[in-house]
Amino acid sequence: MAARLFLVTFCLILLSGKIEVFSEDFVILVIQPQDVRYAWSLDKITLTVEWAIDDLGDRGLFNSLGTNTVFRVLSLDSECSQYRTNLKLTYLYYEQRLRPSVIIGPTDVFTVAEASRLGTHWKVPVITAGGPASTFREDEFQGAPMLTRVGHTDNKLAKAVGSLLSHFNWTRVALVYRDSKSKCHGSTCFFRIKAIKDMLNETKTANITMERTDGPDGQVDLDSAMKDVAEVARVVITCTPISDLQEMMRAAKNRGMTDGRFVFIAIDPEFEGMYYGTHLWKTGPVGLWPLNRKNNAKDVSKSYRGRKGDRCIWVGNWNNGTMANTEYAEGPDGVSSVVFTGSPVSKMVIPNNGSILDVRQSLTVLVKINGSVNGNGTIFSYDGSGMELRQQDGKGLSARFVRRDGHFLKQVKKDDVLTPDEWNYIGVSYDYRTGIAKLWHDGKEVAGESIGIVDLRTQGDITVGEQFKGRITCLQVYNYAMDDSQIEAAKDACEDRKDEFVDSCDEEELLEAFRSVLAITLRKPATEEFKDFVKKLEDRGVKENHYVTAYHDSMVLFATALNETIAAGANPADLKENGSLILKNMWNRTFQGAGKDNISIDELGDRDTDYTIVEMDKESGNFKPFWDYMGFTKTLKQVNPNQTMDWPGATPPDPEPCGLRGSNGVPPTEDCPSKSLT
Ligand SMILES: *[C@@H]1O[C@H](CO)[C@@H](O)[C@H](O)[C@H]1NC(C)=O
Ligand SMILES: *[C@@H]1O[C@H](CO)[C@@H](O)[C@H](O)[C@H]1NC(C)=O
Ligand SMILES: *[C@@H]1O[C@H](CO)[C@@H](O)[C@H](O)[C@H]1NC(C)=O
Ligand SMILES: *[C@@H]1O[C@H](CO)[C@@H](O)[C@H](O)[C@H]1NC(C)=O
Ligand SMILES: *[C@@H]1O[C@H](CO)[C@@H](O)[C@H](O)[C@H]1NC(C)=O
Ligand SMILES: *[C@@H]1O[C@H](CO)[C@@H](O)[C@H](O)[C@H]1NC(C)=O
Ligand SMILES: *[C@@H]1O[C@H](CO)[C@@H](O)[C@H](O)[C@H]1NC(C)=O
Ligand SMILES: *[C@@H]1O[C@H](CO)[C@@H](O)[C@H](O)[C@H]1NC(C)=O
Ligand SMILES: *[C@@H]1O[C@H](CO)[C@@H](O)[C@H](O)[C@H]1NC(C)=O
Ligand SMILES: *[C@@H]1O[C@H](CO)[C@@H](O)[C@H](O)[C@H]1NC(C)=O
Ligand SMILES: *[C@@H]1O[C@H](CO)[C@@H](O)[C@H](O)[C@H]1NC(C)=O
Ligand SMILES: *[C@H]1O[C@@H](CO)[C@H](O)[C@@H](O)[C@@H]1NC(C)=O
Repeated sequence: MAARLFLVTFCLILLSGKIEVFSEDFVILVIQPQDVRYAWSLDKITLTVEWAIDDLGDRGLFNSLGTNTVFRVLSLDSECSQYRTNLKLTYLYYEQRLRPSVIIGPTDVFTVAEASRLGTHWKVPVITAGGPASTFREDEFQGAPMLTRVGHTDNKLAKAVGSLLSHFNWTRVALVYRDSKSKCHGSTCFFRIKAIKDMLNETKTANITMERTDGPDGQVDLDSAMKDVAEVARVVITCTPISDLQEMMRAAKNRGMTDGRFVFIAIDPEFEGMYYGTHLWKTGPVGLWPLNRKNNAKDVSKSYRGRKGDRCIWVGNWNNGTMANTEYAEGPDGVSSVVFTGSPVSKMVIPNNGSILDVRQSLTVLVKINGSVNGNGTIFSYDGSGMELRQQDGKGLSARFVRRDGHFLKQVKKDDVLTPDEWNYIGVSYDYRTGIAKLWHDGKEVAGESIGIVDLRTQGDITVGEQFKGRITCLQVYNYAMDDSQIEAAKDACEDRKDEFVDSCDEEELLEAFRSVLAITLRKPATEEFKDFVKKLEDRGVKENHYVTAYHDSMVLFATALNETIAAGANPADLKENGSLILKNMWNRTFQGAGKDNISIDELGDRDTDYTIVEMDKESGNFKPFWDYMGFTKTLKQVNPNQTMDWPGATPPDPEPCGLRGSNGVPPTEDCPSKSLT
């Protein structure tokens, strides 16, 4: 075997001794956050890069390098902090005198900026699957000469949006966007929309007649935004958390804007499969127990059963519980709550007949508790040693996850988070698409861990409050993983009147409203080879996502370019001193990535990313691919030529109907002929 692989994982903060690196080694430095909640966490990417090197070695890619060559993979925790990343990299470079041959990562936009600056200074190539902001190729970064982007970039996405707009001749565009506040996801939507604005300014494909985002004085009012959209635009481009998209579509529906005259182009902020096959319109819980004097142990949740004329028919789920040895006391916000005494016989039991309470895959459980000082007890649990949520030593919160067959998976814990003797709005969620379980407190994520993609043990009856000393109220169970905005919105789901049984048409109306939505997400290769790649990754313990795949391809690109550069006569020692020499063979080329997918890197070092545009299937409520946008050829290709688009108004929205107000220097459309004339 030509090349040997050594892996040295270290965390710089704990570093004391010198790292041994020999002059003939190629140092692959992986920088990512250690926090496993991220789809691009250090362990996942390091494992993937390691595997890619093994695989490339087996395929003979390193034969030109000579037998002494060693690839040393080092990994570094970016902590998603620009400052910490700078500190660690400069320490490594100047103190340890360790010069990476290539940096793989980081991912979030601000740390990529930092790594890219240092990479430029040191002539070290930086390859990322993140850092999508279009600003990197602008003067501010001198074009980021050492940065190669192998994932999605906002400038390429903007081109996909532009091609969709021109396909339909859509010209009057409103932009509505908000960023969710989270450390590793800084200003995602801001940069994404900026790239779209720049594209429209450059290509003149359409005019922006309105723009709304959060101001210093608070969140954007989506209802008033829809009111203004109706007057000036026909296309709304959005980038928001899920609950905002639901609220926007609800507002649009209420204003009669979902009849086919408008189209909403939704950009999935993280491309984590948020739209693909997801029931975005789904809002209600599968179980809702207000747990107060009025409702006792009654379940007031309901399921949609169709429509009769103007009325939506809902049937109660009625998974009523039974209380034993409990009392009522004052609850939060003046409503009553249930008191559990802390003994094993004081509890509520909810029968689970294997229907909707057996959620099996994704779930969210939300509940309000006022637990005692030093309390230990079950807040919520599926019997038969299934999934369980507990108060631990007064202030701790823990959730146990168990596979369907009873195999224990993991305990997710957070110490010192509950305030005993006060009301705490807590929750636990598990997302089957990412394999990540999270704990929530007062609407904020407080812990998260990867537990794998599994079916959960949720088939048993549910017990509430066993050995728990304190008060519990407003228990909610959902069969999907909520994000922070949805959890915040569900906080008052048990408030008076909301807990009453009303035949509202909300979910059905949302489903109807989402027919006006087209969502843009990343294209995944549909080949057998790609399935094989996913399977092999899983055998290595890594669940595929678009970041993991792009980082795999980053290593392939670097190794391929290295092989070619050396084969063309370059001296490996020079390549280590000056990474610019390899870049020539990395840019303006195509290569085969995971699953033999053809990947093209443009002349500026950005991938010509492919996207998929999905629409909702009105029968199933699932989103399904309709077009692929092919980045290299810059064309839209219908996924299945036999399909026809489901437009709520039978035809695509008219781009320039009469009677639209002008804005931003755009003239109004003509006056409509008055009714009396027609
Ligand atoms: C590596 O470079 C050599 C020399 O150009 C070439 O023959 C070989 O095919 C390359 N390996 C791969 C896997 O591309
Ligand atoms: C867009 O405009 C062009 C030229 O005016 C026309 O040929 C084409 O059919 C229009 N596309 C749609 C979807 O209306
Ligand atoms: C639009 O483009 C022009 C010229 O290309 C430039 O001068 C102008 O500043 C741009 N406007 C915006 C809002 O970016
Ligand atoms: C649950 O309680 C409601 C209201 O008291 C009642 O109408 C319903 O029949 C009960 N369902 C079951 C299955 O006990
Ligand atoms: C709670 O349980 C832990 C062990 O899980 C135990 O160490 C602790 O003493 C218990 N606290 C009380 C107040 O029972
Ligand atoms: C929480 O419950 C305790 C009794 O268990 C009670 O004394 C206290 O007032 C409650 N706190 C609030 C904020 O209601
Ligand atoms: C590195 O290589 C590039 C491209 O060949 C060259 O332009 C540059 O001058 C070199 N820099 C150093 C410091 O050798
Ligand atoms: C990119 O490659 C093409 C041919 O493959 C070549 O014509 C073009 O000049 C190259 N561009 C740059 C900037 O090197
Ligand atoms: C990649 O490109 C090659 C050559 O153009 C073609 O034969 C192959 O089918 C392409 N592969 C995929 C997955 O599109
Ligand atoms: C499209 O329809 C034609 C004729 O009905 C059929 O032969 C073909 O297989 C269909 N293609 C797809 C992708 O379903
Ligand atoms: C944008 O508005 C200008 C007037 O301000 C108009 O001349 C132009 O045609 C509009 N562009 C499109 C694509 O509708
Ligand atoms: C549980 O089973 C489902 C289907 O099997 C029924 O539709 C529900 O009515 C039933 N729920 C209860 C509370 O009995």
